[in-house]
Amino acid sequence: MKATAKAHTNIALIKYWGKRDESLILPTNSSLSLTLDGFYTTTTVDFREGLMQDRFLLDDQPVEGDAYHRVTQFLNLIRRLAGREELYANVRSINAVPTAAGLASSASGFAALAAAGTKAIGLELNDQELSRLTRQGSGSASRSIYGGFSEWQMGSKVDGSDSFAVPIASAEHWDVRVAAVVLSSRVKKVSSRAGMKRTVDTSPFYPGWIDGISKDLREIKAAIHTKDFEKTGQIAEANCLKMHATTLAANPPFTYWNDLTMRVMQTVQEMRANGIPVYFTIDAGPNVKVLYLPEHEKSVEKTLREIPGVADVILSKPGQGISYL
Ligand code: 2P0
Repeated sequence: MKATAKAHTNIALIKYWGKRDESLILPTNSSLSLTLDGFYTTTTVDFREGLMQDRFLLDDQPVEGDAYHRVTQFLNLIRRLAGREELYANVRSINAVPTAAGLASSASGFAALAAAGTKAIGLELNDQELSRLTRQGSGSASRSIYGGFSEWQMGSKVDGSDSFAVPIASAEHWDVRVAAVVLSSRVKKVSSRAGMKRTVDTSPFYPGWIDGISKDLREIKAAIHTKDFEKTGQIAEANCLKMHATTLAANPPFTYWNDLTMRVMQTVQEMRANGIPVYFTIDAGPNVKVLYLPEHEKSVEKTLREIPGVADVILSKPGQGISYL
């Protein structure tokens, strides 16, 4: 009972920032992302009779501790759905997501695990069902079921049955590129889980964050459909700044930025002043992701690489959704 699946990670243009239910992973706001071709995880799940426990190899190294528990708990959901709670699995994942790039490998990781695990155990889920299940491994992973642009609709039900991602536009619809600007490989001080919780619980700016989401989503979807790059970039950049503003008002206050983060943000704004349409977005870490169009790839890459302190610049195109190998 074995299957292999590949999933790409995604970059949020409208951020997921806050949970209303931590165990079911239900968000306080809907979010929207672009799946990226350059970063993916390939996972094989092999359910076997006679195993006494799950085993999880990541890049050929056995994993224990919290990361192992997140995987076994997620496999429990799959076993329960299939009515096969006696079965354990060997799980083998290969990450083609450079950890230093600051892109969430949990998004591609849980999407690939969900796809391979359900297929291996004989469940036939449609995309919505798979996204809803994947969400319970890691929220942002629910969006990686689809290629191109996808929206995780927060839903309103307490059981989470209406909280899943839907496709907005395919990878072929629009060739928007993303440069991941690598600044630091240090482990972050505040995980995204802890950071969003502290913000929801204590930041007086949090209601302002929630207030703006519907408008940002409505406008960015219209801009994506008409391929209006400036509008898409403006909304994404402003949404990112609003998310990060909530952390500054949390108690205790924190930020994911460092001095180089600011330097890259300013360089992006200078490029724009010089007539190159580029926009930034930042997740729960110091690295910056820069949105640009293919015709500006050379100059964008060169300018970013010339910033002192930039360790690497990794370029990506829009990527595809889940595939089975
Ligand atoms: C996002 N982030 O929309 C946002 C923007 C970070 C900043 O999703 O707790 O790893 O597993 O649901 O998905 C990072 O959080 O969190 C994230 P869990 P996840 O991409």
